[in-house]
Amino acid sequence: MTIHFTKYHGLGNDFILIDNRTSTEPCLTPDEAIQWCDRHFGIGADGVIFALPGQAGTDYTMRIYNSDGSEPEMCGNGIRCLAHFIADLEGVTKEQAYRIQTLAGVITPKLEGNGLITVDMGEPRLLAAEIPTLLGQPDQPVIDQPLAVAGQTWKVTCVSMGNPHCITFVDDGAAIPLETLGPQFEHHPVFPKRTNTEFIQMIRPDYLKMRVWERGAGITLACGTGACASLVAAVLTGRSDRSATVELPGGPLHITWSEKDQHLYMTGPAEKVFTGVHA
Ligand code: ZDP
Repeated sequence: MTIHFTKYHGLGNDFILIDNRTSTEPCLTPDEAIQWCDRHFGIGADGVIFALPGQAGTDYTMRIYNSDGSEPEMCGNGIRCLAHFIADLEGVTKEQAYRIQTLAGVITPKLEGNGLITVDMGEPRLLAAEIPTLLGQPDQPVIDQPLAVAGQTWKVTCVSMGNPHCITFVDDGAAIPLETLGPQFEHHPVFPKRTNTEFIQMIRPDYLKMRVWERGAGITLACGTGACASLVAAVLTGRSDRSATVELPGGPLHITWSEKDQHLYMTGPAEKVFTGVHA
C-alpha cells in the first residue's frame, strides 16, 4: 500500500503529516512510525502526525507518534504543523482557527494570515499527580524541588501541558551535557510516564533560552509544549514576565500565559518542506 505524506517543521522540530480523514484510527502502527522517522532507513522525522476526523464538535482529531513509537498526549510545534497541513488540504489561505481534539483535550490553533500560527494551548496542570510525578505531595505543585540525577542535585519544577515536563534553570545552558543527562531525567523513577526535560537559561525576564531532551524523541531543535511549560515554571519561580520569547536551537517562539483565562498562547511558524509517497 502506498501512503501520501507531507513533511513540515516548526523551528526544525520536524514531522511527517498524514491525511487520515477517512478513518478514526491512524493508518500506521507505532512500529511503522519508528521506521518512517528513522533518519537513515526512513523519511526522517521527530514524529508522525495523523489528521483524523473531528469528534464531539471539533474540526479534526490529532494523534501523534514519537520517533520511538510512543504516543504523547500533545505536541505544540506539531499542532502548528497540523493547522498548516489542514489549511493546505482545504485550500484555506485566510485567517482561520481550528478546534482540534487531542489526548490532552481540545486545542485551538489559529492561522494568523502572516505565516505565523497562534495556538491556545489551554491551562497548565501543576499538581504532582497531574504531571505525573512522585516528587512532593500528589495534591501540591512541584516547584524548585531537589532531584538527584547523575550524582548532582538539581532544583526542578514540573508542569504538564497535557504531556509531562521537568524544568531546570541553569546559569549556562550550553554547558549542559544533554545527551547523557536527558535520558536519566526522562527515565527517572519519579516520572511514571517518563518526562520531557528542559534546561533554561534566563537572559532577561522576557527572554528565555531553552534546550530540550524530549521524551520518546531525544534532542530536538524545538518543543512547543516545553516552551510553554518553561515559561510557566519561570513565572512560578519569580524569574520571568507572563509574556516572553523562548529561544530554542531552531529559533524563537513567543509565549504568553494569559492573566485573563490562565491559558498559554504560543505563536510561531510552521513550514512545509516536501510531499512524497511512501512505498
Ligand atoms: O511528550 C512527548 O512525548 C513529546 N516528545 C511530544 C512532542 C512534543 C513537541 N516537540 C512539542 O512541540 O510540543 C511536538
